[in-house]
Formats: sequence, C-alpha cells, structure tokens
Amino acid sequence: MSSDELPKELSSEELINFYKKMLLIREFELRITKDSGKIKSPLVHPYTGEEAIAIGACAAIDEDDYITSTHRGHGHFIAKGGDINSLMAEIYGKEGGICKGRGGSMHVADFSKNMLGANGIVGAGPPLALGVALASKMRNEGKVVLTFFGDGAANQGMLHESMNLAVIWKLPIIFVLENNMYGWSTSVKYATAIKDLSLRAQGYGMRGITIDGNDVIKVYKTTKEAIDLARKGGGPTLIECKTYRWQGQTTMDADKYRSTEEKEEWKKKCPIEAYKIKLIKSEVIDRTIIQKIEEDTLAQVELSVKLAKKSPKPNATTVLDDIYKNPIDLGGN
Ligand SMILES: Cc1ncc(C[n+]2csc(CCOP(=O)(O)OP(=O)(O)O)c2C)c(N)n1
Repeated sequence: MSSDELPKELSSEELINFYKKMLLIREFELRITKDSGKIKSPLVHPYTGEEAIAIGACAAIDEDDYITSTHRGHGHFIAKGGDINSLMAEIYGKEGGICKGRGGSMHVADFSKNMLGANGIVGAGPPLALGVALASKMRNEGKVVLTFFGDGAANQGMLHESMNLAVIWKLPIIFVLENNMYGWSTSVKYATAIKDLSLRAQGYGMRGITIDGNDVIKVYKTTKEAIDLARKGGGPTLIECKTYRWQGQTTMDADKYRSTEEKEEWKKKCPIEAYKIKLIKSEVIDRTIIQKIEEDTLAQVELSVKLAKKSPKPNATTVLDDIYKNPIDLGGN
C-alpha cells in the first residue's frame, strides 16, 4: 500500500484525530513561543514541523505501552494523551503543572499515561527505554516501548549500547530517530558520514528503515509493522524519520546557522498541511470541519494559558517534596 492511501483499519474519526492532534501540538507550541518572554521557564525546545512523528508513532501503540522522550517533549506528551492544561501550567512553572511546576518544559512526564519523561540529557531516553522493555519482557506484560531521540543523540554511546542490548535480548522496543537535520547548530551532514542514519542498525543486526517523517500515515504504518513484530518477540527496529525543525533549537536561539531558503523549502513540506490536503481529497473532511477543528484547537490552547496563569506559584517550602521518596531509604536520617 502506498503511503498516499489511508489505512483501511482506521476509522474516519481516528484519521481526523491525527489531524486534530498534530494541530494541537502546533498551536500549543506557537502559543508558548509567542509568550516565551513572560513564561517562568523560557527555555523551550519547539517541535514545530516534526508533529507527524509523535502523532504517527504514538497512534501505533496501545494506551498502556510506554514512551520515552527528549528535551523536545511537548509533542510526545500530547501524542501520548497527556493533558495540555497541566502541560501549559508546567511550562509556566506553576503548581498546577504536571510536575507541579518543578520540571519545566524539558522534563515533562506523565506516568499515568506511561509517558516516562522528557529528558535534558541528549541520548538518555534509549537506555531508560531499554530497562522498561526488559522489565516488560521479564514480566511477560506484552507492552512495547517507543523511544524518541534526535540525530545528535544518534552519535551518543548510550544509544549504541542500548541498540546492541535490545537486539541481543530481543526486546520490544522501537528506536524512533527524529532526524531534523541539526543537532543544535551542527548539520547532520557535518556530524555523520552516512546518508541514512538507519544504516546504523545493520551494525547490530537490527531492522533499520528510513522514512519521510513528515508523512503521518507513513510514520503510523511503519511503526505499526515494527510494533507488531516486536510484540511477537521479533525484537527491536530502528526507524529514522526525516524531518525539519522550523524554529530555533530553543526559544532563545538566534538560529543564524540555517539559511532562510532552507527553512522556507522545508515549510513547503508542512506535515499538517500535507495531511489536511490528503484528508480533503479522500473526502474524510471538508472546509467546515476544518474550520471547526481550528477554532476548537485555538480555544483549547487559550484555556490552558488562562488556567496556567491562574494557577498558584509553587510554595518555596515544598521545594524538596517529590525529590526523595523517603530519606531513610537513602541512608539519611
Ligand atoms: C549529553 C548532552 N550533550 C549535550 C547537550 C546539549 N544539547 C542540548 S540539545 C542538543 C542537540 C541535540 O540534537 P538532537 O539529538 O539531534 O535533537 P534535536 O535537538 O535536534 O531534537 C545538545 C547538543 C545535552 N543536553 N546533553
């Protein structure tokens, strides 16, 4: 089946949900970046342009499967079903935040959704995912783990050790490489000699595939295949999703290392716009539905900002809460 065809196993509602959720990530991020000067934790890593990866990949797993994320975690959080009000409050550093305002943008997690956390350490998600996948296998839970990471992380030793062990132990883990072409200001062409980073999988005896990361259906189908195989005991897969980050590395990045032409070229390949056209052509949605979705999304985001602003600041006396489970466990007194 070509990726132009919409998967028959998905209902119109599910297909429309892909669109709704990609748009929610986009509008959420645009709203934060607009407000970034006023937000307590202004260092936000925007995911704009990469939405199809989080949505396509997370749609392929079950609710009780796991994900690990990166420093660019809002998209993964939303895709895994996290609540945007608590996400927004977290970014505002407020008590109503998912981590009670203590983690900020880079550390969002929602254990109730098995979203095991964004992470400020590049490449730290895969070893965590490895442990979770090993636990799932040893407990016979049948759950799989998606671990998201970037092209910069693809050169980190932690990733390679994780891929090697995942193959040897045949673990139910999918390595989702978000190749947005830059590790901060370093072009992937400068950092890596190979064209497709999925080739790395061969060195470990793993399946590796490179796909268009801006095609949400392609991401969904490829992840689904890999997940089905992993659940049957077939071990891990590395999926390289080629994409592009539209905004700077962070909201504080002057972004001088990329040409305007390059950015404009990639904006023409907008994953949300491309998918919208596909849905219209397939008569899954029409202009009226689109308008309604757009209005609802903006209203949802505005509500989250309103609630975040109203939420109280964390009380300084509680700063150590949730850090130590029990000091006696740690040998303290
Ligand atoms: C171990 C480590 N090294 C360096 C950094 C600084 N740093 C933060 S983000 C980043 C770029 C990461 O690039 P990539 O893995 O491609 O992810 P992307 O930001 O493109 O999503 C770097 C080098 C860090 N946070 N952790």
